Parts: sequence; C-alpha cells; structure tokens
Amino acid sequence: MSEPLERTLVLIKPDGLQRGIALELLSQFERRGLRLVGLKLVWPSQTLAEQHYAEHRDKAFYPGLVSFITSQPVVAAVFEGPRAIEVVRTTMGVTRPHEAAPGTLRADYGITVDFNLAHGSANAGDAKREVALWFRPDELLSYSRAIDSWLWR
Ligand code: D4T
Repeated sequence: MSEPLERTLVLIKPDGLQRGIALELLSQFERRGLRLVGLKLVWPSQTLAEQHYAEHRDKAFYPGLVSFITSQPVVAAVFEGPRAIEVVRTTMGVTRPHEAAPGTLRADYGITVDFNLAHGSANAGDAKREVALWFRPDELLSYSRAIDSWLWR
C-alpha cells in the first residue's frame, strides 16, 4: 500500500533556538522517519513574518506573534514523507502546550502558547504556500535513503 509523499514546513521558533534544543526538537521529526529535504537558519524579516502569519492578521495576538518571530533567528526545515503534514502536527501536539498530549513535543518541552516551540504547516494548501515562502526551489533536495524502503512503500 503506497501513500502519496507530502512536503511540509517546520519552523523551530526563537524559543527553541534560544533554549539550545533546536536540533533536539528537529530530530523528533527525523526519528519518526520523515526525510529532511531543506534546512537553514533564518532571521525572519517583518515582511516574511507578516506573510507567514497573514491568516492571523486580525487576531489580538498577531502583533506579539510577529514581533516574537522576528526577534531572533529560527530554524526552517522541510520534511518529506507519507502524510508528512499530519505526522509533523501530531508529533508537535496541539497549539497550547498545556493541552498537548504527553509525548508530544509541545507537551514535553513547553508550557505556554507564547512559547510553543515549533510551527508545522496545517494542511496541504498551507504547506505548499509556506514551503515556497521560506525556500527557493534550488534549496530543496530530492534524494532517497536506503532506509526509506523500511519506512514506506
Ligand atoms: P503554528 O502556526 O505556530 O504552528 O501554531 P498552530 O498552527 O498550532 O496554531 P495557530 O495557527 O492557531 O497559532 C499560530 C501561532 O500563534 C500563537 N498564538 C496562538 C498565540 O500567541 N496566542 C494564541 O492565543 C494562539 C491561538 C502560537 C502559534
């Protein structure tokens, strides 16, 4: 049974990098079997942050959110795999760390929504838009790993 491969954007937000756990957090996605196809450090510009969080423009937390994401560098990554979008979201846990299930990244490493450590694209449309927003096509690599045949068909 084969499932379509998806690509999804992961950000390790400033809190993850400042706490010195950015690569530890990223490794959780890799450990589940997702293939890393893009990776870089980015200090987001105001424009990039506003484009990324455009859907929240009218929310009360939007100004704080944009100022937080532009305050320090983030790690931007693209992971690929079967149902990668959902796999990333379930690995992270729900938005508010106090509601997240133990074993998820946000529950195990976080406590408040202001510092929820990571971002993962919410759906296929967002993933397409966000991957294109953060990465140029030539920054994304297509390759296979020997282990892939033991992870998916
Ligand atoms: P992101 O987009 O960071 O992966 O988070 P989610 O997809 O899980 O959640 P979201 O889009 O609803 O929120 C985006 C971002 O805003 C922050 N936030 C959210 C906040 O500071 N206060 C709030 O009340 C909410 C709902 C956290 C994540």
